[in-house]
Amino acid sequence: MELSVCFIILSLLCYPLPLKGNPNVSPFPSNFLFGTASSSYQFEGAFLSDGKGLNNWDIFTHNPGNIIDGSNGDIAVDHYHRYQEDLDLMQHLGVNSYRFSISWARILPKGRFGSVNKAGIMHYNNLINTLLLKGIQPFVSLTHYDIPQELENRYGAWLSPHVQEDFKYYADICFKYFGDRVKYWTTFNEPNVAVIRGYRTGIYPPSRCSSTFGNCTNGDSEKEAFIAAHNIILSHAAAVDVYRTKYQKQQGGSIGIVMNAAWYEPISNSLENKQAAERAQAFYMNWFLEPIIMGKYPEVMQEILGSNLPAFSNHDQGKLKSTGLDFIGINHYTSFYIRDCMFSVCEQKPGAGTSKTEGFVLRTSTKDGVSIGEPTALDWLYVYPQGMEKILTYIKERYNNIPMFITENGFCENDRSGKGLTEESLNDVKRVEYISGYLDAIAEALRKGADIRGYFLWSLLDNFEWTMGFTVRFGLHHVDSTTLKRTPRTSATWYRQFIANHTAPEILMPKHVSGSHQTQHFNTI
Ligand code: PNW
Repeated sequence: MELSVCFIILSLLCYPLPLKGNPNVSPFPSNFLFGTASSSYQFEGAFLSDGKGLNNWDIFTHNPGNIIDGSNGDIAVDHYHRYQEDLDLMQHLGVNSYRFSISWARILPKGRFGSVNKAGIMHYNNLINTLLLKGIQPFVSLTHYDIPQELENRYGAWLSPHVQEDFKYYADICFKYFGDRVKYWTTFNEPNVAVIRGYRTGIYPPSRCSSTFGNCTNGDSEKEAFIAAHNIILSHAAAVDVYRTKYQKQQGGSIGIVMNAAWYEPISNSLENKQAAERAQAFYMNWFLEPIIMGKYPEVMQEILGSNLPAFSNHDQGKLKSTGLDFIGINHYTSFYIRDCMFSVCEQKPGAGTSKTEGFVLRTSTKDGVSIGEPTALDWLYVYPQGMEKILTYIKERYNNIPMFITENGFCENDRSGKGLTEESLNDVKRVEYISGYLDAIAEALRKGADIRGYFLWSLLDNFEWTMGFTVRFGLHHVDSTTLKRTPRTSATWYRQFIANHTAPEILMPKHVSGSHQTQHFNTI
């Protein structure tokens, strides 16, 4: 009798608890992708090498006054030439995936109006093959804000439906040459950011806007971002269609899109502010995801924008619904408070975004003078790890628990290069705190059943931060601005340890230290 009681107690103790419910066990599945992310323009340099054509960012950065420190991506961090060394750094981190983008103008210097640049194909073949030799899965974006300038000059790039043909042609070439080895594709990186900044505020190429929104020579802020978005959505569908009909079955990969996704916290519990937060999601993220997944723009956008929002034909709708998405890539960094400006009058600050075009919402980082989280070197980036769990849960619920990858998340600091390479700039405790807090939030979302399949940290290296040039740094490794020497920061060591802890098979758990970066929990399966 006593023996059998002992046996029951023993077997209960030894019985593996369900992964998701057990706070002592890593909720990250064993095939979870851990990686770092980059983009061609911000990393590669080699802007005229080996037959590459000029793209929109080459032209934009060479125009004086566009980049805060007058810099450009001509050399960037020279990843084009130093990729072997950079892949060694990744291998040392222990990542099993690398998110990068292909430079469209390196493959097709003149879009479909010229020939394929074989040297460009060779470069990405070398990169992909070296990655695979190291056991690192390529996770590839077809474009990350960049487009051959030829297409801008010929027909105004995203403003013209012609671009759909070009994007489809380019995507086909990428699938054909690289798809035997690339199993994760994304069509666009943050098209919401690209069109808002390119066609509404005008701070990114092609610098188009009208006077209430910015200072540009041409453009129409109230219409053009919606037209560009429309052509991007249809270009996405065209590329996915090519993949589904010609390649996917035989190559066995998957295809998605990457959206910038902020969490929008209603500034109060009033119904108006709650609805405004939902509207803010509609006018920022669901603007693209709803048509791509469900074939139509969010209802509230149609109601507010009327004829300023293009309409999908029946044929387009059918195509969108049939192509769809295999997963959503989520770039999440920060959260904002949202105040309603439809039923109440909002203070009109330039750029605050209270207009009809932006859905009558005020996006702000402070409530009663207190900011939503600790500020960073970028004016839009506040540390609010809770927002990660909230946005993942929101997307999970809205889109039927579609697979998700966190395709970017990271922390920036001001450049301290004036002082040279200091102890202080290497000991990046704030970055470690940020990453560990956000990873804890992802773990929580996983425990609650969200289908999250990977995490890519922005970024392996300090790099060219668009209009901020080299004035802010996002790297796990410091990059010296003159020698381009890479030096690991504390965060690199921390991320390496985190990955090791979460990918080691069958290791018994030490005591869980909850909510801290000392968390030592392991995968069991
Ligand atoms: C992303 N926001 O941009 C881009 O994909 C990267 O190329 C970039 O370097 C990185 O984030 C860091 O900035 C963002 O307003 C643009 O929340 C805007 C926002 C977030 C990210």
